[in-house]
Amino acid sequence: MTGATAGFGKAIAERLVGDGYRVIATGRRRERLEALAGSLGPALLPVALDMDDTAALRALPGSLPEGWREVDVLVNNAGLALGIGKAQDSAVADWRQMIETNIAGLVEITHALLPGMVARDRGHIVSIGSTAGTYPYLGGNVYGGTKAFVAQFMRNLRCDLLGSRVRATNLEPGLCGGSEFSNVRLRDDDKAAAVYQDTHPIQPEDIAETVAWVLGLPGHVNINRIEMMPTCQAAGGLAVARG
Ligand code: NDP
Ligand code: 8X3
Repeated sequence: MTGATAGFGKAIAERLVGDGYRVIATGRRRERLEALAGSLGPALLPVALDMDDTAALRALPGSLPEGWREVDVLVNNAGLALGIGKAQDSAVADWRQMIETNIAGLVEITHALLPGMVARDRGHIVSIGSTAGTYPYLGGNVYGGTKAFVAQFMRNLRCDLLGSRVRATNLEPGLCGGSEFSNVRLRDDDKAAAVYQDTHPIQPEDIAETVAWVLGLPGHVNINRIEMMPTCQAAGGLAVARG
């Protein structure tokens, strides 16, 4: 479980421990992982891990304690958006950061854990994509691009996994509140709060419920992708410049 220190990841970790899973909870903020372990008990193993640290990701399977090395479920949740400006006004460092975490980190940890799943002929990779990977919007530029990558990567994994019992699912949520996503993206808590003003967005518990459902389905059923939006959201159509 990547990105378990906040938002979706924390809710998914709590839900899965409640459902009887043993969960390896990762993220950079060690103190939050320790707090989660304190509240959820020995079924949760806190592992401080930076998704941008390629060496740590490659070493991960072998560095896990005895009894935790056979990872059956990977929830690729860690990720971020930085900025909402037009491409021509964006900081390229923000773009690179999103690519590093949302794409490079995700494929590294998948590459580290997938062979074990295939060898054991059991496992499930659930990635958290986004509606931003399907629907373009003003300021979505590289963030949406990273989530489009995730969507196609997950579809392609299904092709490669055909014949094994390892499953792969991309979960593509739209507007979601109750996480730090907009605080990180906008770097301004007031602006972040305004994103959700007078809306009823999807909550982290809704995401956790969906992940738990996908994982709990019988082994012969693979949910390829789920696109989910709050009832208060829909696609907005195409834009036209006049004059
Ligand atoms: P949060 O900001 O609340 O949580 C993001 C999590 O990712 C944190 O636990 C953070 O941990 C972790 N993370 C970020 N960068 C790194 C890194 N370099 N190394 C390790 N962990 C990292 O956001 P959400 O819960 O909302 O987002 C979770 C996922 O859902 C993301 O992939 C996001 O793109 C996606 N998503 C979010 C939507 C929304 O509206 N909220 C909608 C659709 C998809 P730490 O900082 O401790 O390292
Ligand atoms: C998060 C949803 O619409 O902010 O992935 O891109 S959106």
